Amino acid sequence: MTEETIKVIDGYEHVRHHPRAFTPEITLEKSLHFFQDMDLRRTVREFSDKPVDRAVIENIIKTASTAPSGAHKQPWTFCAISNPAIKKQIRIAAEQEEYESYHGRMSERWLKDLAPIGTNWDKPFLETAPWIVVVFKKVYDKDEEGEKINNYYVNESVGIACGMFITAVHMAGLVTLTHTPSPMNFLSKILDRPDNERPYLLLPVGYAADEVYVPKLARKPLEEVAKFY
Ligand code: IYR
Repeated sequence: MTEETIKVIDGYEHVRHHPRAFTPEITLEKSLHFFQDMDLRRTVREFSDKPVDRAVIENIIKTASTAPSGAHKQPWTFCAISNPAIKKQIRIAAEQEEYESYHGRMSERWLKDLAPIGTNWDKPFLETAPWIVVVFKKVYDKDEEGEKINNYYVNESVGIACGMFITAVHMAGLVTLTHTPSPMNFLSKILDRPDNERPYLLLPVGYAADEVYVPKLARKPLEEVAKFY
């Protein structure tokens, strides 16, 4: 490691950043290859119970935690669960909520929109997947004296971190899905999280089950999702 070049700007230390400047050709190639890789990502709901090393989950969380965040507050906690008893507890509580949702809380229209995806209240992946990661957003933080510290753009920040988490899972050859049991306050209780943390998203992580089928979906063409000016 070369030594960091430090410069004090407006009284604050800055480090010299060395952006990775590729040639235009390499930039094009890299962006294309990354897209082609990410275009293979699919949400998978059937998991193998094959174990995944904790070190892999640590790397994925470290990747997610490189996400930009409002005032660099990193307002998130990633709770990674492999303990079967806790996974079971989460499954039971999630399915209770999901049952209510699928039997009355969700509109007919919503259920019709979900029909091609084939979801229902039954969530076996909450026990089968070797890891469940529950992401909490920190609506505020606390310093050592227990004084409130403000966080900013919390939803945006945590959403970006989750996107990077999903990307890291895919790039490691694993699969995940964004599960949003609603309401999800039961997760705060089971995981004993402090009241400045609110559950944001639940992501099972593992290998896909053998011979897994996913809905035949098409992604919108570029013209539909982008306008160039
Ligand atoms: N939270 C439920 C329902 C659900 C809602 C949407 I919008 C989806 O894209 C998928 C599922 C569940 O996780 O099953």
